[in-house]
Amino acid sequence: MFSKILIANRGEIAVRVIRTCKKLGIQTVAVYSEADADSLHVKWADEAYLIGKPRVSESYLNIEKIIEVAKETKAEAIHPGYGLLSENPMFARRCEEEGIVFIGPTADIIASMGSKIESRKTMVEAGVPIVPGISFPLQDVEEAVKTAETIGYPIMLKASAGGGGIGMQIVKNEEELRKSFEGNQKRAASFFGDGAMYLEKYIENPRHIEIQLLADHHGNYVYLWERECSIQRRHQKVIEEAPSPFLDEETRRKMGETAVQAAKHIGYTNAGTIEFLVDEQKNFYFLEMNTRLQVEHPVTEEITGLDLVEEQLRIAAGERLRYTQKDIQRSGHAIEVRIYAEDPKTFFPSPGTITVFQLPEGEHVRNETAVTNGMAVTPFYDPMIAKLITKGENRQEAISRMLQALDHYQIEGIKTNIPMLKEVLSHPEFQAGHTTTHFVNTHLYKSLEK
Ligand code: MV4
Repeated sequence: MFSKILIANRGEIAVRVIRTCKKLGIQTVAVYSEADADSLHVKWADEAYLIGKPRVSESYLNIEKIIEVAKETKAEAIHPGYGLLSENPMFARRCEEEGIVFIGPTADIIASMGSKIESRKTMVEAGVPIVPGISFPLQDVEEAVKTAETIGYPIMLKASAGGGGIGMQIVKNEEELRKSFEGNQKRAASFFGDGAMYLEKYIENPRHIEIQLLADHHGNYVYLWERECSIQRRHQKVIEEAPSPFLDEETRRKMGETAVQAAKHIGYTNAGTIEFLVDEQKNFYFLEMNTRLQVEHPVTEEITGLDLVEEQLRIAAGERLRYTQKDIQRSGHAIEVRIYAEDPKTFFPSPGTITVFQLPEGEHVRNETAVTNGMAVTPFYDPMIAKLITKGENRQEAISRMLQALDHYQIEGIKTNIPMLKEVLSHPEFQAGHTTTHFVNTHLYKSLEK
């Protein structure tokens, strides 16, 4: 096992990774920007190094600076967290070149799964169902129109380098396609530096259900069941839960086995997540593969009893998985809400100084946060300031514990999305498990901007 690792991240995930390192007796090195000098991950790390100005481009995204600190501190490995450099193949490549263990898959796998077209091709070869559509980049709008005829409208126009719904558009007919193709291509090119576009059949009323995977360097693969992440607003996940209220045992098992089949085909290592779109008939289609630990990993930890960061560290250190698929438990129900520093009416970020911060405590309540009383929430970083997770014997109990916990969540000095979270969780359609990706727009439209 490593004796010292560097955490190339900030906020709640950096604090969370450090917590597991302490549990395993691993020394930790934090990196921070000028805006994070008093932050929790700096306080909790054994060593901390200032790497630049508040803007991420001048600090947390500075690959060479982070590599330099890792070399100077003799950190054997780097945990990238999520976001930031966690899925940047160049960062993983630079770690490989410097003999620093990147806690995640190889740079090649990160690169290939980062291209939606490439990953679709790979999944077809692996025999994994993909959303009906094409797996090559469209040359121009004429080819898009011809291709759309073969798929049949409505279709989904997507950017290959895209994610989070950027460069994506539902297109109902040829006229709309002619009007929107170039705009999306240009947006993708400027946002991702890659304007490659492709088409898929539009799946009406889908759910976003993802499978957590672990794979070691000895050819062992397990799936850790699913997470339902359909409650999203503008492609930002807001509530996640495990297990999904929609799946039956047979579909759950088939999705898990399909995800393992995909991971085996590409020779995946470490933690990864395969996102599926699931239609109303419970057909599931590969959407994309995330090669990092995800924000919502705690709900999987709560129902399996595993510490996913510990599993990542053990795998990266060359250990064999200590269990096989039959050993993976699934008990109870867990729900996570993401708490954003944003105005509940406009959803604009709401930075400021936190004057009151009182977390709900309890046996079935888990808090993941990096903010404390008196801390300034700055506009430089993602407005998610905390995650709240509750566990119950069943979904209803997890929901009622979450509502109770939210009632006891005290944050003053900034606005948060807690009112919206309460509205979703107490909505009869949510409580009935009718959680498709249209939930927010359909049921909360009255109080939310579209
Ligand atoms: C889709 C889709 C329907 N049909 N693809 C892809 C990125 C992800 N954040 C949203 N994506 C979707 N891709 C096809 N062919 C619907 C969505 C979608 C969605 C999917 C899951 C969860 C929330 C969503 C919200 C809007 C659209």
